[in-house]
Amino acid sequence: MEFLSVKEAEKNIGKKVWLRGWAYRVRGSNEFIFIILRDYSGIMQCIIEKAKVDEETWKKAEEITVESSFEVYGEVTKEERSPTGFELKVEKLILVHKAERFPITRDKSEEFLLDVRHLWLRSRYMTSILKIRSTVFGAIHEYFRNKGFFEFHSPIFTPVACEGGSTLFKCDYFGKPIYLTQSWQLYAEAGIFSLEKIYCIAPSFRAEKSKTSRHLTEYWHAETEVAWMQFNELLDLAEGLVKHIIKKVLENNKEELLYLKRDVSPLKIAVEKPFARITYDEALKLLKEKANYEVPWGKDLRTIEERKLTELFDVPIFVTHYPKEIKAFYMKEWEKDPTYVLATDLLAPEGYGEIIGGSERETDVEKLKQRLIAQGENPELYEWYLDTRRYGSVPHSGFGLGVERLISWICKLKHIRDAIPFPRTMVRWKP
Ligand code: NSS
Repeated sequence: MEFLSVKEAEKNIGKKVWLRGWAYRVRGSNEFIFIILRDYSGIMQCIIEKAKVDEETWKKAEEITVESSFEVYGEVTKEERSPTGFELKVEKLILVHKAERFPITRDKSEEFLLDVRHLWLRSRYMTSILKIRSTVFGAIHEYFRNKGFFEFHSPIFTPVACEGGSTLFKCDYFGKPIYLTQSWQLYAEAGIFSLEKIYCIAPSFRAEKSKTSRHLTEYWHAETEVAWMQFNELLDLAEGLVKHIIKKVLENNKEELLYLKRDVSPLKIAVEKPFARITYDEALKLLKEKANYEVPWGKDLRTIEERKLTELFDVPIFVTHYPKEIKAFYMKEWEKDPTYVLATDLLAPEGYGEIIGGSERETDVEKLKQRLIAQGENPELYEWYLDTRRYGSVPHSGFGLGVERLISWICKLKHIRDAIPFPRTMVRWKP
């Protein structure tokens, strides 16, 4: 038996086909049973007419409960009264597994749906997001590989911090402390001396005590590091990546975006128009003049301030040239004014805020040591990293994209947890 997907069946009107899937909805009478079949590709109304099927098929159809798995054979027809305009006139039905009473019914709370996440994944809402997520991951690989980048991997267990000690998850490594990685970057800075242009998509971990709608403790991080690359080229690389991902989603996920009721115009604008590029100082000025928000110089932009900024533009915004004190130790001082670093955050529109953080990297060993000390780290633990500046050091730059942050914006989600199948947040680590 060859099985078609629902999507394929819709292109086979008048033909008899086998389908298989799960019962999305069931209703019936003494003469007819309607079962909506769900598979990965869509839904199909199946009608079973007692007078037209064998006894076994009718008996099994009567037994079917929500989320039971089954196989059906019949003719695909056009039917205006069905939810999708198609219907399968069933001749044969095989019940594969009769589901127990499915715990998810209408009007369940967000918390309950998170408790039964393993079952909620079957919803059309989650399925739509997961398809978009798959496109996003594919597009990231495609973008970098088309440009001749190599995929390079770093360890998840790491002895030192990349983004500051306060957000490190500590583990017991045979009696010694070790941490879950916050970023692939430090190892990537060694990797570029071998492969020059590299990227990776891997989980990063942050023990951030933030319960906001944009913080996960475990998230997927798409990172890149490039030898010889300077700051301006880095912005172009990041802009190209985001544009490519969105373009792919617009091409491949029309139906899912429609199901999520996503207004695609902000996404189209992001593909077509150049992103805004403003400095940190310009951002403070804009916030003051246009949004009546006063941020003291030297303070990082908070969620609310990022949100206000994004309301002033219809495209993603690169904020560049941040004060040195508020940024990571490895960022390169700006040659024109060393109180600033050549760093950027990319802010997504519609209030979503930071999706990318990146910089040109400092190459001066003494400056790196001083910055590590200033940030409370022990430079001795970073000796291996400092070696990357001792043997044929080159200018280099890189950035990291929070993949779930981007998916949240693309799908316009209320909370980042729906951008990942099994979210891990400060308050949620099950199932
Ligand atoms: O801390 S970052 O801003 N930068 C880095 O980790 C660099 N080492 C990346 C690099 O240059 N290779 O994090 C990068 C991005 C940030 O812009 C967010 O989009 C995302 O990672 N991010 C997060 N996403 C979800 N949840 C949390 N907690 C989170 N933290 C950062």
